[in-house]
Amino acid sequence: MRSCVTTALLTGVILFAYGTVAQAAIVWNGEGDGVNWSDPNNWDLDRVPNSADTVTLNNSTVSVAVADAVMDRFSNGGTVNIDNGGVLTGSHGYTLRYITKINVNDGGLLPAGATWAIRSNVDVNAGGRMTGTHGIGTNETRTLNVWGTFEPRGTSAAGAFSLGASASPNYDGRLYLKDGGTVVLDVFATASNEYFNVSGQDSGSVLDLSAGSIVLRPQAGYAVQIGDVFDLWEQPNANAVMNVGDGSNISIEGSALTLDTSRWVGEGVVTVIPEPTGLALIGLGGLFLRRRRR
Ligand SMILES: [Ca+2]
Ligand SMILES: [Ca+2]
Repeated sequence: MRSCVTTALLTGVILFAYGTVAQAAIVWNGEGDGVNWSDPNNWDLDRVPNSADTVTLNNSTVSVAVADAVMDRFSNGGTVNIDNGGVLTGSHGYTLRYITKINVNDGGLLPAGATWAIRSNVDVNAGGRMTGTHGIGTNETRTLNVWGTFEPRGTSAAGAFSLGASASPNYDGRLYLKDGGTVVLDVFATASNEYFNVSGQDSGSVLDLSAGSIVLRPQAGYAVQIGDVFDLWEQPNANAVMNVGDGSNISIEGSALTLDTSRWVGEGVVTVIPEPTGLALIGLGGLFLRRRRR
């Protein structure tokens, strides 16, 4: 009897210990309204996920329409729609993994960690916003479509957002900036900026910047000067599909200065030049001087 009690106590201690170290798991059963993350009755534990929970959706489609949706990470597929007013905050570097599709819709926000990789397919739709992540296609082939706003990495340091895996031909990263979409790249000083690094080994990776807008956002008190230079993409993968456009969609946030894009198509380099009206006046002045000399 005594040993039975001891065994039972020990088992309880072991279960308790495992319970505290193992990931908590919470499973969508849709037994509430069948739609909303915020309905406790949609979850097997009859509560909404907390920041320590591994969330299993299986193949369900779930709407996040509250600003306080949290979790640790996903497990086992499904679709998440981050809808108007919705913010989904994960705690783990795998937050964007093990989910089939994430749609950041109009009025939705996906604040991802600066060092996380995009490991599911993501659409940032018109009016939606996604921040963070340092790459896509590093461990599997994935696609990011941007009709809304995408602000890669954090806001505190220059560095690359990578597309594709330099170590494997099997993994490709694809980023398509679409009509109406915006990519924001932070700039910190001349030659110090966020940029795209198209790695990978074959023709599967894609950097398409031909539509939408690319906004350079000065950070940390940096004031952009005429003559400053930014290299906004590197292409170590010669086989990658590069559709970078003509550079006419690049601008500097909060500045009247503009950009010389003559090195954009070949190198990804843009150089800060005076504002267009200034150029126009200089041009007119030159024309006037030439005429007077006749
Ligand atoms: Ca950034
Ligand atoms: Ca370059």
